[in-house]
Amino acid sequence: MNFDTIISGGTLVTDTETFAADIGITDGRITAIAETLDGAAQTIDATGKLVLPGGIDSHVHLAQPSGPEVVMADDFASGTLAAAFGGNTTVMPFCLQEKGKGLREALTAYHALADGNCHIDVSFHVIVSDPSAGVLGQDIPALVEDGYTSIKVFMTYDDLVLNDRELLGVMDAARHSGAFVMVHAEGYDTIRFLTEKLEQAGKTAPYYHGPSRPVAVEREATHRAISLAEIVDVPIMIVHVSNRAAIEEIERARARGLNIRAETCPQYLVLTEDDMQGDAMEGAKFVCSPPPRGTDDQDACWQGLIDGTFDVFSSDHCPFRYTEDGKLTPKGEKSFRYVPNGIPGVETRLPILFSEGVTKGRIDLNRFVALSSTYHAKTYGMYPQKGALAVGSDADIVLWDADMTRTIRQEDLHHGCDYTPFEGLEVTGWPVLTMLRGQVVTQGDTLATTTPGGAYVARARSPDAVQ
Ligand code: DUC
Ligand code: ZN
Ligand code: ZN
Ligand code: ZN
Repeated sequence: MNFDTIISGGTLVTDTETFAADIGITDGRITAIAETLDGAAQTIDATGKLVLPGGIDSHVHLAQPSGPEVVMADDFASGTLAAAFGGNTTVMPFCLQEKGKGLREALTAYHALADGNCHIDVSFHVIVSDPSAGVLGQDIPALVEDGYTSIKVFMTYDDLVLNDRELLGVMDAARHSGAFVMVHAEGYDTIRFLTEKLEQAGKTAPYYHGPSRPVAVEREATHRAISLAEIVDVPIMIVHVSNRAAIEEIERARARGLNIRAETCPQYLVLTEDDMQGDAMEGAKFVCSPPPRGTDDQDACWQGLIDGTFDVFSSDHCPFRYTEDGKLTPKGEKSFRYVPNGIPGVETRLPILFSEGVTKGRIDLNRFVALSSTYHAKTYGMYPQKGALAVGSDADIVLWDADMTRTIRQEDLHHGCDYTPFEGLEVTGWPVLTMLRGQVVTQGDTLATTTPGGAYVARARSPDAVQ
């Protein structure tokens, strides 16, 4: 036998090319790509299907502590299972530093939760919430050497916010160690001010989450983050960009020659602020940060995906159950202020981008692969091991049925959440088989493995980072 597995008869799509070919796989890697291959223990017929590099979701939250009485709806098992059914082969969750503790302790805890429980591969970003001298001087450089090459910082939230001095410190540590910094750009003081005003006026329904952090809050923080990065002379990634004004800040910075990368997410394409209206607390199902905006901002996000302002399209999967230990707790607290920020989406990211993007003619197949897989691998130092259909790459492969039409329904999803904010959305294009390093993980609606086969992936420095 020449190969363990051959995937035959499909149409291969990479970030740059679309062509008919067979793929030969040996020991979990792609070992041949040719017009026709034979001699394998197993052949998977991909006739009529697209053959894609497995999706990479570089922004998900799994098992992350989220405040008193609130439990994240997905652990590593359920979150990676849902991701696999959604056509992903690698996810990048966040590892949260507890204040007063080091980054190593946080990573040890997350590895204990993840190891042996993941259905697909996993690599961590580290959230720095307490940038002490030891974290900046020792932890960050050491972790970069060990393959933890990206850091997220927050400009808001009581437990996470860093002031400008602290943000500069993290960015400078990143500059000197080759870490790549992701920034949550919403202003803490502006949100606090608006939240207090709204509560004083009795405006406490979930809908007011939006008005508590309007576009100007995100635009100001985006501008400030870019300015701080310019001062330190370090590239950054602005994550979960939701609106036109923030996009314009990013474009202006790039026009000035700064290396500012950007990410957007499904919620900014297909949800709006009106979804948070809901009856009573129903609007809580759509509360995420930044919040969904208006249709002009949706158009701007699409334009950014088309023209290259955005490098990566991630889910920002951050699931909280609606009915228990989630959106409606802490029990008795009625204000939007207490609704945990985040929505599920790891399983629906690729179908939404494909259907709204490729099927509707906004982006082509290659751009779809770039935005959903290849650029994640490149940006975060995993390419070409991940994100590629190439000899030598991991055989992380998805068969995609471009013609399958489905309606997104909570009852069909595999996450630990009890609702989907995309309920009822009809999509055309769905993953029908997900393969991780040569092993079929999901086929149709069936889990094909008996034990979770995902592994931790150590990464190289981002090519965007200062080397
Ligand atoms: N930021 C995220 O990245 N995810 C959910 C909530 C948040 O504020
Ligand atoms: Zn310096
Ligand atoms: Zn964030
Ligand atoms: Zn997030």
